[in-house]
Amino acid sequence: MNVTQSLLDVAQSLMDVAQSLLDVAESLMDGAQFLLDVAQSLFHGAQSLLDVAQSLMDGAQSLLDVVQSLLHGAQSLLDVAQSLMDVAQSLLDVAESLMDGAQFLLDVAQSLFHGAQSLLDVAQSLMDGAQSLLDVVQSLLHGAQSLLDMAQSRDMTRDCRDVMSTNTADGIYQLESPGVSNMTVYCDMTTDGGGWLVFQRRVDGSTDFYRTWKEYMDGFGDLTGEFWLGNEKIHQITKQQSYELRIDLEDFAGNRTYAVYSPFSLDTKEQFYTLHIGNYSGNAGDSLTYHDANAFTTKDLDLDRSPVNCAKICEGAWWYNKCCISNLNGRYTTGDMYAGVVAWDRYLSKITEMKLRPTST
Ligand SMILES: [Ca+2]
Repeated sequence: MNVTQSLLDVAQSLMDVAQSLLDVAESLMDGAQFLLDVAQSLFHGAQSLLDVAQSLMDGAQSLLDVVQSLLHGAQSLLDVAQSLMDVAQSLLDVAESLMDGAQFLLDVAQSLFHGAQSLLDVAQSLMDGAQSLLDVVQSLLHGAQSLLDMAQSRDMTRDCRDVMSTNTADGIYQLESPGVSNMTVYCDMTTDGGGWLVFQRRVDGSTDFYRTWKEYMDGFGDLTGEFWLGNEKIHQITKQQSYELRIDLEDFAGNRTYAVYSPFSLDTKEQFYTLHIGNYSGNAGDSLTYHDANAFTTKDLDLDRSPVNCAKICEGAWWYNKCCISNLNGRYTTGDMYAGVVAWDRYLSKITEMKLRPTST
């Protein structure tokens, strides 16, 4: 019993162990299956990784190709840049040459400028020389003209001084010169060297001097006696050159005095034969400066500065201002009136002569 039981027990135990081993074997089988699955999965994963790696390698190859191409491109650009640099160098050389050329041209221009300046100076000198020659020629021409004038003036008599170069006797002569041609005048070749053209004379009161504007313009009387030559003639004579005026007076006691004014001229008819006289000299006293720059007034044409007609008040015709201080064309009288008589500074005159000749200069 005991032994059987024990054997039974052992068998039982062995059976338990076998069962256990079976279980273990089963578990191991399960484990192996799992591992197989895992290995299968790993294999698939590895395959996938291999595919990825293959793709990456393909991508790397493509990148390599791109880089290769870029490198080729960069090389080309480098070549182009090198060429451009060569071109730039060439251009720099050309620019350098052009600058040298420009400098040369500048030097040439500078030289030309200096040359032109010198030529200008020479031209200026030549012009100055030409101007001097022109002045000389001008002077010679003037001299020739003067000689010509002198030669002509031998035949031309503008006044009594011209007449005196061929005739030295007092008397009546005919002038021959443009403006005074065929003018008959009386020449005083005696007084103070002569050459005087007499344009007024009073000696005895035989001629009426109380006359009109037109008569004083045209002249009246007798050249050998009493007369007024005429304002127009006096104007035409005195406009030829510079003249001086001389007035000779003699009173009833036989005292002689004179007055000279230089220069002397009468304006045109349009300016009413206005009197123009310069500085006084002589011993008669100055009774004419008061009348200077006044128009000629007659009894029928009042041009004086007085409210009345001085020609009527003083009974004459004169270059009245505000009437008369002198009045050599006044009424001939031995009375003691100072107005309306032949008066010079209120002294009566018996003989008067007004005459002109060229100023000595
Ligand atoms: Ca008046």
